[in-house]
Amino acid sequence: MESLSAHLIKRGKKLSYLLRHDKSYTFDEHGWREVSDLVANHGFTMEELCEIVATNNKKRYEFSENMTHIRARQGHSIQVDVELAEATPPDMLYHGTAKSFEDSIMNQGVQKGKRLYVHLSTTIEAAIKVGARHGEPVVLCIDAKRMSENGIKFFLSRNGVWLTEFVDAKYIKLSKKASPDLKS
Ligand code: HQG
Repeated sequence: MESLSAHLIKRGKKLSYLLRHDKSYTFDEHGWREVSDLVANHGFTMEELCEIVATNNKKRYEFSENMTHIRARQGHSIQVDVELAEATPPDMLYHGTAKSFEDSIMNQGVQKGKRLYVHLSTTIEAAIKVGARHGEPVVLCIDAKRMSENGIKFFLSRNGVWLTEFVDAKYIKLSKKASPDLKS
């Protein structure tokens, strides 16, 4: 039988799709979706949503103050404004990707693709995990300090993900294969 945590992870993935990528629903301009819609049309209970919001490993979701609406804090492909805070980034940020994308990125820069922003991590460990979703992971070190000094905007989501529109290849300081020595 499926464990409770495995079940919650599966339901969390469904929620992720429904809050970030579902083009069939008309979202509020700030990315909010009605809880009543998730209950009536997608088989969620309020209790289950509360549990996912509270236990989600990356704190991906949040309720509106009156709990009638829910949204993802980042990661959307749908056009919404989740009221991200512009902020000065740390000097160095990391982008985890797959080795097979590396040459293309070194030519074209890091592009946001279908999402609204390029996602950057504060640690090499986190970036390795992001990259591993796509294949053999590679970590690109991003000179966020120089980007910021050159007027490029950064945003920090409420769950700690750094976001920016595009990373030109000139800001990629070095690219290393994710290896045990890099992790240490
Ligand atoms: C790559 C997860 C070729 C880019 C994660 C990435 C993250 C290029 C892929 C969040 C390219 C897009 C986002 C270029 C970029 N040539 N490939 N010029 N520019 N790429 O999934 O950053 O768990 O849209 O490197 O933790 O992997 O869902 O982006 O490999 O924070 O909350 O194109 O998703 O968060 O893939 O992941 P994605 P991502 P959650």
